[in-house]
Order: sequence, then C-alpha cells, then structure tokens
Amino acid sequence: MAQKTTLKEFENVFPKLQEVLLEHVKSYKLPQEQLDWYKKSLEVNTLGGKCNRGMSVPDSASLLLGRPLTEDEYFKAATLGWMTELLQAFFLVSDDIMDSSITRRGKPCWYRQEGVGMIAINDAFMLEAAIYTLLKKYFRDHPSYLELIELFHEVTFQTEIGQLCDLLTAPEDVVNLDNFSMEKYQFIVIYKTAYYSFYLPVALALHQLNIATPKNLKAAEAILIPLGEYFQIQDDYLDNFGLPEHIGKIGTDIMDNKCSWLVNQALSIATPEQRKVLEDNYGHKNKEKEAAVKKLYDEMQLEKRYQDYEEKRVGEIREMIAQLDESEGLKKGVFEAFLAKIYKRSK
Ligand code: GPP
Ligand code: MG
Ligand code: MG
Ligand code: MG
Repeated sequence: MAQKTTLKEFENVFPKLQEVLLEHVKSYKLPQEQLDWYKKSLEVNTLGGKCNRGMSVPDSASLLLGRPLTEDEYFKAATLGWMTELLQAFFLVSDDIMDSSITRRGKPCWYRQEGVGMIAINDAFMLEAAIYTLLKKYFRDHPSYLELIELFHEVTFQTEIGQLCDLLTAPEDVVNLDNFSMEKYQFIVIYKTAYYSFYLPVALALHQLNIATPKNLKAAEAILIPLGEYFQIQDDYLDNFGLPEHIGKIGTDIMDNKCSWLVNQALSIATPEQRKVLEDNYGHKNKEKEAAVKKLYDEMQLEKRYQDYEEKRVGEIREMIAQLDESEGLKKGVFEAFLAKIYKRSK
C-alpha cells in the first residue's frame, strides 16, 4: 500500500537542503550580509505554501511503487519535490512583479517587502539556480541526470512562453476585448501552469524510479495537461470569487486586463449592452471599474457557469484516468490523487 506524505514530514527535509544551498554560496566566500539575505529569500519565498506540487513527487513515487518509500527514497523524492517548489518560488516572485500583485500566501509579495524592491528579480534568478545546485548534489550519479536537467529546462521554457502569451494578451494601456479567445486562453494556461504544476512532479517521480519510458511520459502528459488546465481555470475563478483569506492573495485579473477564463465566458454570452460594460470597465487600475465588472459577472451567473464546467470537466478527466494503460508501470492512483486534491478547492 502506498503512503501519503504529510506537510510536516515534507517540510522536515527543507533545512537539510537549505544547508546544502548555503554551503554552496559559502564556497564562493559570499559575505555574511548577502548570505543572510539569500537565506531569508529562500525561506520567505519557498516556505509557507500548500506544497501540493512538491508533495506530489513522494506521493506519486509511493503510488507507483505500491508501498511506502524507504528513508532514502523518501529523501530523494522530497528533494525533487522541493526543486519544484523552488521553481514555483522563482515563478511567483517574478509573476507578482509582472502582475503588480499585492499579497502572496497572506503576506506582502516579496518585491513589496521592506528593502527588497527590484532586488527581487535577482532573488528570483537565485531561486531558479538552486534547483540545479541540488540536482547536481543529489542526482549527478542518477542514470537520468541529464534527462532531469533537460526536463527542468524544458518545463521552465514552456512556462515562460505561457507567461509571455499571458502578458502580451494583457497590455496595460490598450484594452481590446477582441484579443481574447478561448483558443488563446487554452495556450496560455497549458503552458504557464499545467506543465510545471502537474506534468513536472509526475515526470520527476517516473525518472526517480527509472520508469520514465516515452510511453509513460506521454500517457502521463495526456492526463496531467487537462488536469492543469482545469486547475488554472479554478485559479481564475478564485481570483474573482474566492476569499482572500482562503487563497492568500488579492485577485488582480480584472484590473490587469487578463485573458481570464471568466472574461472569456462573459464575452461568449454577453448581450451588446453587457459587452459595452466590459469594454468600458475591464482592464483599468480603478476600483469602481473593477466593481462594475464584478457586478456584471454576478448578473451573468458566472459562478454557476463555473460549477457546471467543473462537473463536466471532472467527469471527462475521470474517464481519461479510467482508460489509462498501466502496462509499463504507470498507476491510475497517481492521477486520482491529483484530482482528489484539487476538486472543488477553495484555496
Ligand atoms: C500563474 O498565473 C502562472 C504562473 C505563476 C507562472 C509564472 C511564470 C513565469 C515565467 C514568471 P497567475 O498570475 O494567475 O498566478 P497567481 O494568481 O498566483 O498570481
Ligand atoms: Mg499573478
Ligand atoms: Mg500572472
Ligand atoms: Mg491567478
């Protein structure tokens, strides 16, 4: 029987990895003040989240093996998990600057914390670099070392092209609702979220266990990308309908002119009058205009529309899981665990 990790158990691995990262920068004789800064950036930006992505590496590995992990297997899986959390930290620090966000995980975004500002950009680079330091330290002798490096590079690049499309469809100065479409939306969310949040952790577990065959990777991707798309649609829904106390952040999608799932849905059903409301109010850094869009979303019953979408999509994903080919060691349980974690989430 597989064994699920707990946040506590997972977090217990972090101090050891932090020590390795600090020893690494000490080898360059980095002065104490900068060392302290790096330590703080690592802690503030990597800790304090739900760690869903990170924990899913040991969880997937255990489900794939069908038994609890040994101590060494757990440490390796959790280390790969923390690398996905470092990648996430790198993305979030950067994304919050690009999105002019206010809070993250219930605290001011890193770039808004005292004395940080644009130093956050360099901190983000260093969070990314930490992935490769840990990979070299713990996986240099693993038969998949090169594939692991390439996987992180590829997934990072995929996320960056998704982010590019997200940003270019949301210019700050010109609001043109014709720029939005569900096709563009799908591209954005698959690349900016699904690969790193869903495909990466499972691909890492497959590599750790030496069962990352082309067939397994492809079959995993075929389910994890739709799952990730659904997850980002939830994120867009929660940006407007979620409670900041639950999601730990204040929604900015309307003011940021984002090609969000909600605005695409609104456009698909809007009367000419409703479209005019969107044209006049969407994409401005102005609380009254934002409130007008929120009111329209309520009138259009987008909450209900989202719930219907969710039921339908989850049914389809369950069907995909049921069809999974397990002959090369993949397990349905891996995907069921992901779905159970995110179905009807409120944070
Ligand atoms: C989520 O978008 C996507 C990311 C965090 C990827 C960022 C990618 C970079 C290359 C920096 P979001 O802006 O909707 O997330 P949130 O709602 O958490 O701000
Ligand atoms: Mg954002
Ligand atoms: Mg963003
Ligand atoms: Mg969002």
